[in-house]
Amino acid sequence: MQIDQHRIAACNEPLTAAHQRRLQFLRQEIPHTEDIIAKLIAFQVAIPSWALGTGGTRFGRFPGWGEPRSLEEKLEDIGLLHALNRGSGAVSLHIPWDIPSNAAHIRAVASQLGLQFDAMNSNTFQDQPGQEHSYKFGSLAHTDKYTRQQAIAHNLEVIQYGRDLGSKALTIWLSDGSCFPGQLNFRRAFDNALESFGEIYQGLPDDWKLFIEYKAFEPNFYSTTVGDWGQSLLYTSKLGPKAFTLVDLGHHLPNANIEQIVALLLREGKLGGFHFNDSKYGDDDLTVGAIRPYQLFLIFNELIEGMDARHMQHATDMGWMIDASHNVKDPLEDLLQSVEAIRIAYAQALLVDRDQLTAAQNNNDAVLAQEILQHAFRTDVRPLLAEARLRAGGALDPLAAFRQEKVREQLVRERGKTAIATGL
Ligand code: PSV
Ligand code: MN
Ligand code: MN
Repeated sequence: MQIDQHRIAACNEPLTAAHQRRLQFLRQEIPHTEDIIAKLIAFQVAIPSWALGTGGTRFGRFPGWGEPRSLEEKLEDIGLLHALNRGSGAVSLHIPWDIPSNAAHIRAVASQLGLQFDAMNSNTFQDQPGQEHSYKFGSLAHTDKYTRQQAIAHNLEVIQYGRDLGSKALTIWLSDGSCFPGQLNFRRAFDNALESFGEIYQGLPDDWKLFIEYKAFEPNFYSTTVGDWGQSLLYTSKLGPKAFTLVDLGHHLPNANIEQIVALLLREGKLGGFHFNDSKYGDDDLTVGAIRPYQLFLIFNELIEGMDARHMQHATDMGWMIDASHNVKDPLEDLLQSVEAIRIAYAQALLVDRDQLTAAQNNNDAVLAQEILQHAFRTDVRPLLAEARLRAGGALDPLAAFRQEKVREQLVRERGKTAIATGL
């Protein structure tokens, strides 16, 4: 299904007067609203192809209804999100969960929906049917050369899929590590991973980026071979200028200062991409902004500061991606909430008065510095987001429109109640 422009306009109509009133108020408060709206229109967040169905935990999965049964239907879902919020104009694919067997066709479907292909994701954390060497004890860092070679070949294959689709980046999340002390030699594991990454890097087209994602724990619970940003930075620094660190918000030890990590990676010119989600305990993969919206704002505050200092384009010089899982919510509603939370934090960070903040910092005025940040965080920027959507042809209130237009009900009618998302 696709949402007709007229239907979106019909949903917007009764909301327009109140929206204009709120926007007018903000315009009086904020001098550069037009600049923020323009940045919001350009800012797109990629939806992961694995987040369109119900996730689950190791204890169970409770599927929703009308889930996408193919890659085409996943793109269709993202197209629906994008039509409503005009901020989800990209997809991040996981291979082999979503193999684009007919790349030209998949490209055409995506372009018709206004979607780009963000980073491709390889998968050497599961064994696939017929696979010669098992990844039970690792892949790119495995002690066995042939297993490593198999994992390298897979990544090169993923790059080829990405080339056919017009993607420009490969994300490697390496689950390798150990569950028990003594199980592996840390130095040799690092060397093996580095050598394997190096071979993949050799196969990377000149205009591509390689993102190395780190994670402190899970599925290995004693050590992870790319366990934190320091280890990722070591790899990406040794690999070369096309290699960058990817920050997944759920991949840190409790209470890690992620905003400081972001600032320093940016300073080094080595921050390349994001996986947004939220969590209270571990890699919970909850809706972005559901638990710690202030942390999200502080991260965006550093992103804006650091990107501007390096003259980076907000919209294009970073891979903005969601990596979430939905156990109790409708995945599409959840993703609408996540995209909204990301854009709110982005807009609030754009509000921060940088000159005033720098002055407060130079004067060691901790009170004023906090006031400046929290003033921005406590400003309701939602009218700016709504205006950006409106100008781009989206809905003033995407979630309300999703429900009013009975999108899920229509998908269930088309796909059936028992349709279960392919992939994960
Ligand atoms: C691992 O926890 C991760 O965050 C990686 O990005 C994977 O590719 C993704 O989740 C999906 O399993
Ligand atoms: Mn991730
Ligand atoms: Mn994760």
